Amino acid sequence: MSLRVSVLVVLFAVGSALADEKEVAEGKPDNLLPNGDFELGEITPRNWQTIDGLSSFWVKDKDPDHGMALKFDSDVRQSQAYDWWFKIAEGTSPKKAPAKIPTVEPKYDTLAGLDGVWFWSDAIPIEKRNEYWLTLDAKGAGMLVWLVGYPEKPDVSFASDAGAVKQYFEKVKGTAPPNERLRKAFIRKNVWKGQLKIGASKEWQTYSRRAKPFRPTKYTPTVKYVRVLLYPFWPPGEYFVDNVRLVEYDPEVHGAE
Ligand SMILES: [Ca+2]
Repeated sequence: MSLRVSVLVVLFAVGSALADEKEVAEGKPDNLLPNGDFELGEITPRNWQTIDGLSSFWVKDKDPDHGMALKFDSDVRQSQAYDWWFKIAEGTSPKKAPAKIPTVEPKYDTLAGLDGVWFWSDAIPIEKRNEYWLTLDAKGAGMLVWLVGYPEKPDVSFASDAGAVKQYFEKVKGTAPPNERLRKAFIRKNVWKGQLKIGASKEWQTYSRRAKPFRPTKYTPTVKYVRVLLYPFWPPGEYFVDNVRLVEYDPEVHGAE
């Protein structure tokens, strides 16, 4: 192992230990979602999809308690985003992102009006019959957050769940699927979704689903993995997210149903 790699490993290990100690001290249950506070990473936060530097950003929040957080801008033209996402998917650094092309009213051709700015966590395994509690801090415009369930370990490559974007990539490469059989490769593999609505707020607010834990396997017992999907879309504008926590539901603590 090179010296540089060793130093990074040690730094990550220290970072995780500190976070764990803090959570134990606060009596919080373990966060099943690694790096939900977005403190670890180099160019992009670890354990999540890559930022793109155009519609998704990894930023230092002005509140030192928040440290690093995610910022989204849904006021980006879809055509510019698709062109850039193709390069991101090919491995280009988000640091090389182009300047945003100004958008025009009524902005229906933006990510806000079309695809939204999807941002996915990596997949984590879940236990059958268990119930889960999702909380996160957000500010900016109101958005949706999903917990999405899969029967097998899903592909977590960039845009893996964005069928229209993947088809655009194939078109650019000249390998658009010519028939139904190949098109089926783009059909989403998730079998379950639970939603959390986030209100608009100028300051950081903590959100959870009121009195309702997530039960991925209640009606879909095949679910074995989940991913968190942060999904800002309309209105066109800025959104911020931090401290995404997925824990096992505890009626004593969370007080639902
Ligand atoms: Ca943070």
